[in-house]
Amino acid sequence: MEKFYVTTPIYYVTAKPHLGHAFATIVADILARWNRILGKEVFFLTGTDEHGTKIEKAAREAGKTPKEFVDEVANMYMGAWKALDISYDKFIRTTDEEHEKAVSEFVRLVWDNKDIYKGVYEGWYCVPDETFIADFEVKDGKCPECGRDVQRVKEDAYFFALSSYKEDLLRIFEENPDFVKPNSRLNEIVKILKGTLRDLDITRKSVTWGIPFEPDKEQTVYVWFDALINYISALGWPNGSKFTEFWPADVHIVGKEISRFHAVIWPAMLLSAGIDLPKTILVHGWWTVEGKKMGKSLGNAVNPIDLSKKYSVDALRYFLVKEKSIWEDGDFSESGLVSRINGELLADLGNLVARVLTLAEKFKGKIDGKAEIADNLNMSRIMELFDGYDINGALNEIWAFVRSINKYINDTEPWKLDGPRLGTVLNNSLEALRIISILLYPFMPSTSESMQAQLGIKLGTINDCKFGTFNGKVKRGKNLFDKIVTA
Ligand code: ME8
Repeated sequence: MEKFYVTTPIYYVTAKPHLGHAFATIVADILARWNRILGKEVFFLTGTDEHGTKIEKAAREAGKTPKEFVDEVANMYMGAWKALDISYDKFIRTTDEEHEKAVSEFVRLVWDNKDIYKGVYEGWYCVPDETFIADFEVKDGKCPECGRDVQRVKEDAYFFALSSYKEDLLRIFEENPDFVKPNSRLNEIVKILKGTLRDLDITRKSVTWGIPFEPDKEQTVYVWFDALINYISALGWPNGSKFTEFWPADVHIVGKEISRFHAVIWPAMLLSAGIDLPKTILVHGWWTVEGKKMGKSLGNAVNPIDLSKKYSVDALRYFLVKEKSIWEDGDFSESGLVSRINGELLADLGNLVARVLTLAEKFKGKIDGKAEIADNLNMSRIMELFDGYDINGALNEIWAFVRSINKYINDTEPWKLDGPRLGTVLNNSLEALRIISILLYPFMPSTSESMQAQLGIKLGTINDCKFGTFNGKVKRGKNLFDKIVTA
């Protein structure tokens, strides 16, 4: 069976899950579910990043031990993903024993390959981003990435010979133009690579909340070096059978602020350890609020669970993918969400299902007849968009099909028909709804399920997305969506 391995970033436990985290995780869930209905065996990984300075500091501020603190927040993430219908196969935590062992083994391989040397790190460190920053990048004592204060650090440290992988990485990017998506992000990475690529400090002497660095126990492993290894430790690397089955990953989903870690540092680490590289790093854009990146630091984080309770999980999932291209930034507003519910989910889909099922339930004749609207569905385009991970494009294409069925109903006016002609129009409409219920499954799993319950059918696979003779047993249920009335 063909395999598909998809991952999200593992989230820092310093922040509670917000809409940005939910977005990245929903994107991964959509790809996982899509590949399941393609008939592949899927492994979908998410989890939490639990070591490092900022977590140590956050625990102290909360009056807890780091362990108590990380357990609490990791549980919060698991709860959030359950609430949002995230179908992950494994939730990894970097404090898992299996992960810690894998990190030590990884360090050993890189060490044996003579890619680690001792030196002194003197420079700046951004605690919220857990990033080392060169002198020339710091402006007025602030981090160039997030704008927060940086700390001066001077300590003995071990370095990874990142710079020696520069040419290899450039060649890999040249040979695999899909290694980073979208292309504009690949170009940015190539530009970074062609500039000065410094070796990376991979240990911290002053940080105790971390994985011991085996060659020198006075040091702990730098949190990013530790965190990236989650993508293989979760599969039981070095010995696990899942590693043999699922590695290399098909796609690592990451936000644009961490593309450099995934497209430069991670592949160099893997090259040094002699492990295959992942196939694609998918770099998505941000959700902003009034133009500013949503996040804890700005205090503008939107709670996805509150929204899902207020409007439904599926409405939120739909909105996050439909509202903006996956590659670009998009500004969040609750009014935008409401207008997608009323104007699309209810007006295009909910009403269509109600209209067709009401007519079908009343009809006593035979539902069959030739396909009249098969050409409205561009399956090869949908497949192609999914192949390129453009899930916003795919959803737009699916929605064009939904709208075309509304037009078909308006044009054929089935409420004025009867006999075999009505049987044919109903057959086309019901078959269209059956196909829509499959295509929407990755995006809105419970809406898809509710459509199937009302159509009296089972989910099926992508191979079932073609017109035939409808053979479900129709039973109208409750409306898929209700109108949201705002004051
Ligand atoms: O960076 N819009 O964790 P993190 C869209 N632990 N997506 C957003 C977002 C926003 N406003 N804010 C966050 C870390 N995200 C590291 C990762 S991986 C080995 C280690 C999403 O908790 C986006 O995917 O800061 C981003 O890359 C990720 O959350 C960062 O989560």
